[in-house]
Amino acid sequence: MNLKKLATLFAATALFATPALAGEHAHGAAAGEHAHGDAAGAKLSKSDQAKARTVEITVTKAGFEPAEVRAKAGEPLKLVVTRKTEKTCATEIVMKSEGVNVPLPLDKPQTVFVKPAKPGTIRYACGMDMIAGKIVVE
Ligand SMILES: [Cu+2]
Repeated sequence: MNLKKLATLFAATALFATPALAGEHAHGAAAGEHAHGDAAGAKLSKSDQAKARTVEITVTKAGFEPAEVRAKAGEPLKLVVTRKTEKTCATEIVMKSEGVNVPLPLDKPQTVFVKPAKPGTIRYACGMDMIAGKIVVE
């Protein structure tokens, strides 16, 4: 008897709680991702984000400047990327190996956190992979 009552109570609670939770999640995720455009940053811990070295990157008619950034393996980086021209197809920055794809609205600095895991090269490019630069990791 007790068990059955408990089970009923549990079921009722679960039914009650589920729609509310689902609603909150959908709302929060959509609003957050679109407002900031820095979904990439979510992968780094708060402490990594706090100690990340800031690297400014601009997009001009010439492409990404600088086209080469040097870093150390395990070093968190905060890339602040600003597109300063309409005459480019680089309206987003894509780093395939890091799962980064962040839109670059004109003249609005976008923050992209990355933490290179191992020595090598991380390519950053436009969506078509034509205009590009690289992070050289030592
Ligand atoms: Cu392109």
